[in-house]
Amino acid sequence: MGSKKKARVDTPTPQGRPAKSTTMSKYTAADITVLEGLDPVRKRPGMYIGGVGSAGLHHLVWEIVDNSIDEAMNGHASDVSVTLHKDGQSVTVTDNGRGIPVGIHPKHKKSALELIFTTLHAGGKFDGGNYKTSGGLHGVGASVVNALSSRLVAKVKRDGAEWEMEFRAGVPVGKLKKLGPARGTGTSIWFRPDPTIFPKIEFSADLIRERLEVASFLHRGLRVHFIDEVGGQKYDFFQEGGLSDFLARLVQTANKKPVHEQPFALSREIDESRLEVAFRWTEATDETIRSYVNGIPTGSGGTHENGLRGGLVKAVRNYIETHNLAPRGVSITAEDIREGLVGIISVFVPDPQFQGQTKDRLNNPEVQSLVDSAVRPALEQWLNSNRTAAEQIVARIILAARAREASRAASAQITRKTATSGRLTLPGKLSDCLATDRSGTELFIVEGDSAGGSAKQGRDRNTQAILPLRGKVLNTEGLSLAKVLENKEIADLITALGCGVGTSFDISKLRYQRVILLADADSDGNHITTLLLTLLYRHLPELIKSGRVYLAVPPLYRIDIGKETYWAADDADKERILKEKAKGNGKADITRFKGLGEMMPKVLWDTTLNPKTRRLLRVEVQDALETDRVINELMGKDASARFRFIMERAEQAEELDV
Ligand code: 0RA
Repeated sequence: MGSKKKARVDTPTPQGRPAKSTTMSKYTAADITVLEGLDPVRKRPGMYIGGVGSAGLHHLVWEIVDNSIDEAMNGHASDVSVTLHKDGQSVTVTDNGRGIPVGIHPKHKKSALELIFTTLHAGGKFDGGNYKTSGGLHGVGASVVNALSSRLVAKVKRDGAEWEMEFRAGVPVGKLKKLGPARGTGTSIWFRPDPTIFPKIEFSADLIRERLEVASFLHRGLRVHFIDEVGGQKYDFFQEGGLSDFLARLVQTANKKPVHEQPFALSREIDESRLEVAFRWTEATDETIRSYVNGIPTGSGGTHENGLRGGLVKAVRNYIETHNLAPRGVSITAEDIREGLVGIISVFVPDPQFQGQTKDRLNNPEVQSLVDSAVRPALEQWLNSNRTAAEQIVARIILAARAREASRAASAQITRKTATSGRLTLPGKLSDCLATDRSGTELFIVEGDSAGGSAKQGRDRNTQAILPLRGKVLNTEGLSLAKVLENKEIADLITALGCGVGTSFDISKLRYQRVILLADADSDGNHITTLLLTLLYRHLPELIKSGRVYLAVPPLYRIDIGKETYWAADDADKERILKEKAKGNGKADITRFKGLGEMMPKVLWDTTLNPKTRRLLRVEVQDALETDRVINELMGKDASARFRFIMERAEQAEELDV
């Protein structure tokens, strides 16, 4: 299963990931005599684990877990167990592998275990190149974790005995101790991150559980256990089906309807690399691909994903052409072919190069051709021997092509209208702002005519435009763009935005700097906001991704105490104000607003519109897959759940004063 690579020396990248070694020429496995202390790690932890926030903190766990997984992937261990201890601040990782060697290194006169935990860049130089890893890569993180732990205890069972060694801030406390005779073999590492390095030490059981479960999918046959002492839960992860099981799970949780029965799956070992792919077409209108390199998630994709897309599109195209399946007059694009696709790709490669701001995009060009040339013939063959599935998939693709052409016709119509030379044909009910320069301008999308009226009177007409929406906004989830544009309210909204939609979308044509959704602070208002966000997320996603979309926060209460007036956005806010301001200042007079419509224009300005005093929430998508799943799930059926969704969304949104 593992690669046949020799032991190697790896330099962690700033993200703590092994990158192509730059030290190989300086050190060889035999002559690492220069011991590097762990000081550099404690001085610049970010260089080794990316940072000292939550991600860096969890990185410690991943490093230790990866070592145990490597031991299992090389066939020496069957089980890896992780315990999050009751205090939420310490973790134990145990495996039933060979046990870290405890013999004394002839040159250093120290045990191999001590060297592994105290030497930077030490990875498997103690066994004549015996230390292979799943990707030929990991196993150097132990010293980094040790350096960043206020205390670490390593226990090893091997050679008929149990051994123990303790460290503080990376420095050994005493010698390697023989505890007594013991059966079996294995390694157990307990550590507590150093509070002088990590400002907040709070492990997330959810994060650990998810990572471990994914590991069990990526490493077929591996048994992973998670004991969450904080939440009092135990989990055992074991996936015989590997990626195919993972795919089934993804399709199900995203609530997507599969187009064909059996997923396509492929597993290959090519030279020193390993490749596993599984995908399936669904009726969803988007594409979802999860990718991993050496067990590490690559959220920004890269060459492995590109290879998958390329090979897949070529295979399908070739199938359609050789069987002459494309209807006359319909041209099929790569996007049509990939519409509704849900897929996973996992590669194990010897020298992964990561790039991008978050170092989560694979950059090795050879991986692209490797994946492409493995997927293409395998998929073509699969299509040819699974005729029913092939027919269903091709029908799905032709549907996508037709829908796209219909949408283009509809959006071109809107764009034409928008682009009319000279003055634009703006919707009649839009109260536009006067400014000719876009910077600082805002479009408020307001629920209802009466609220629209107050907003129109209360606004700064130089920079603020108001577009009132009548009645309920159309639920656009699952609708084609052509259908969406048949709706007059939405067509007007897109015309007012000026940036077009679908293939003719162009953010540089957006007529305002910000787009602000303004709805009542009640469940009806939340519903409308959710419907609008669904529209924007599905059909104008760039608007959200570029950070242009905001939620206004109108007050729910007016609180008069003596001569002062305060505004509260919600009940918690109200309680806080009463507690802080009412003391000794007489009786508080509380008014609950029924809706924006009954608010005086001046009040609306003071509380909600005035950039100097208002609050705005910027809408952000933190996890595209999760957002996709939530929208799909909620906008389809359960209406009451939408309220919850939007409230959670608002809480996650970053609060801004703009
Ligand atoms: C170096 C050499 C050998 C095993 C290991 C390291 C090893 C490391 C870790 C880290 C977590 N669990 C581990 N299990 C094993 C091979 C020693 C031999 O030849 O027996």
